Amino acid sequence: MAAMNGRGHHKPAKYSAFTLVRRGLTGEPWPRAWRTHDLRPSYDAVIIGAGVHGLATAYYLATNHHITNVAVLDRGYVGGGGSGRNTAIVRSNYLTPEGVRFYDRSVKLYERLSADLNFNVMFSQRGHLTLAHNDASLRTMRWRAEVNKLEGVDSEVIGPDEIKKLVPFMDVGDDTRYPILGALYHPPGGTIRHDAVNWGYARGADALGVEIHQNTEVLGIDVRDGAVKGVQTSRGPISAPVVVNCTAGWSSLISAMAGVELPIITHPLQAAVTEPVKVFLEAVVVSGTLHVYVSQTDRGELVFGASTDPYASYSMRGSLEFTEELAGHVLELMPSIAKMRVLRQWAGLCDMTPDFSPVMGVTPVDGFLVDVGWGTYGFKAGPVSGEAMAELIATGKTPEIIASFDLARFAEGRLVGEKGAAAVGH
Ligand code: PYC
Repeated sequence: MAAMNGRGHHKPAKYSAFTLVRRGLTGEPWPRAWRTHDLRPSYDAVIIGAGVHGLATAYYLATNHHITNVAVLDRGYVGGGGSGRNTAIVRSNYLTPEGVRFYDRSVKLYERLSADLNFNVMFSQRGHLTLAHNDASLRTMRWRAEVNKLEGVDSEVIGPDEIKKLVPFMDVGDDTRYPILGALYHPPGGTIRHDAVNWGYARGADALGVEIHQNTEVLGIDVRDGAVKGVQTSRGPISAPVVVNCTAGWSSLISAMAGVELPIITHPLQAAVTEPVKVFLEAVVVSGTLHVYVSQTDRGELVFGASTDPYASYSMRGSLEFTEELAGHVLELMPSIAKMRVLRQWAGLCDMTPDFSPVMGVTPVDGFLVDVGWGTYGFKAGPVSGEAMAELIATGKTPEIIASFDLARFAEGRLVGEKGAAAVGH
């Protein structure tokens, strides 16, 4: 179908069994999920990055605050960065009270997202297990469980027998190389279809009048008298009183265009997926000691991830070293899958901060806001980040839920240490 041009709300096709049957019978084509537009010379807000953070910010700006004169820019395509490269794990079993409250709000928003967006995001709350193979990690699991409970989040430490009930194929005996002493069990955790989340937010934001501009690279950020004035793009200049950096991978380079320095180092994080087999793994299983996490998709593929690559880089290529190391660790945990074949591997970029918490909110440049520094936690934080950043843009006040993630904390020594909640050691 030809791209539609124009501003303002439009009514997207309703996705339902009825419209599926009707369009199937009549042959009426489905409209594009979001429109294309000419770039206009000014907007009320420009959001850089059409991943889950940028799109969610635009969607909540439009839906919660009725601000729709907004452009979301991406040098690639919707969800083509970290938002389409993660292993799609959602959880809120963090270590710090600030982190637990924040990610729990995201889980709550994810729980109703399919209904809110009229788009099935396939959120499967299948339970999340972080294994402890030694006393030190068992202690951290207990600590996390207590903080989680205090914040009203469902997590508890369970022993090998309960683990066996949840993951019957797992060897929980004493005679393995890395015996399993217990696990942090987090029933609300699970997986989601990340592309669907990106597309759903894009479609929802577009329907409310937001413009999404793919293939539009930001080349510079205009700052005058300490305030942002707009951006220079590969399709021309845009003026805007608010510019939000919602990128991952290049967030420090984009911020540097506005003269804002971020304490971020970018590392690749690789992942891999196997051929599909009959479903045998219900929960998400994480082992920090073995540097591996695994879940099984509805189609039966196993999705694996490991630690970030131990060097700073912007490369998004897979490496043989990663596959070899991953296979070794996976087979320690699940020797019975030795014959399964890896179908595909890839990498995304993780912007690591010194305390493993994000950098969100205002910067020394008026109107230039950041929602960056997600390390390995970005996708699960998409909805709450969008909601909070939209509130900040609309009201000019930093919402309480992101207040402790401010940039100033690094200079003022108020770090929010979240490394202990990383899926694996990074
Ligand atoms: O924090 O659950 C997590 C995670 C998994 C993969 C990357 N991060």
